[in-house]
Amino acid sequence: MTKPRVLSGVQPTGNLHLGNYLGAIKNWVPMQETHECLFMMADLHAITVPQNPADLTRNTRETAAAFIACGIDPKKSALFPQSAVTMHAELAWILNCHTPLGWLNRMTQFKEKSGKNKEAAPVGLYAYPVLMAADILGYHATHVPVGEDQKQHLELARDIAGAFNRAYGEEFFPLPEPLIMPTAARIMSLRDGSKKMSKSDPSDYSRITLTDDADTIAKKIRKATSDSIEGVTYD
Ligand code: ATP
Ligand code: LTN
Repeated sequence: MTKPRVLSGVQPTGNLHLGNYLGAIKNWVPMQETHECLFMMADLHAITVPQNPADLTRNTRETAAAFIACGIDPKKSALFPQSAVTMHAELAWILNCHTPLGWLNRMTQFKEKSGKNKEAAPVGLYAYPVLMAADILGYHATHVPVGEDQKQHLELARDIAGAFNRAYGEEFFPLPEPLIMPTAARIMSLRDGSKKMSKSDPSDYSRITLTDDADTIAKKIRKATSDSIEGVTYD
């Protein structure tokens, strides 16, 4: 019997943090034994916000190094930059032509990332979830391990797959299942408990990065916002 196929990715935008590790990468490691795995540095997704080309190249290599350091074995899994496989951009265009605008208008990540001036946001930021659907559907992946913030994008990928299959009267794309670990689905920011920990937060004190040393981590935890006046207690 063939193994079920997993695909997931992280944008190479630097500052890999505990949320990326616990919410995503850590869960990929055991799947290498039970699934056929593809893991990518999502550089085409990264350019939906402005990037310095030299930084993007460095961050793509560093993200690959972090995957390997976290236990992704390139002998067991395909590990690649998204832009190295032209299928992603090509299929994204075809899927764009099968995706109603109304479905994209509901995406909360676009609303958050585009800020106040939506008219000035690039089309790529708007179409981001369609590219993500292409990443998954292009390989006929059946399982997608991600953090909770990506759940809505996964639902859209399922809807696009269904619409495409219905349009051509064929079960061509399998409907992908999200795999979201309940224990670390959403690690919160150390500065604002209502926001998720994120690579793009301007404050380095909002996150614990995978390369922080013990002293830096201790300092960040001491400065973290908490609901108690006299230090942090277990609740
Ligand atoms: P950015 O701030 O640039 O959008 P990010 O920190 O959200 O970046 P991504 O590259 O978008 O990171 O996400 C990579 C993976 O990490 C995804 O599966 C995502 O769901 C997961 N993830 C990101 N932040 C968290 C978090 N705070 N808690 C749990 N999982 C997370
Ligand atoms: N959008 C994702 C990264 C990503 C991804 C994917 C995750 C790009 N393509 C395909 C799973 C499957 C994010 O975490 N921001």
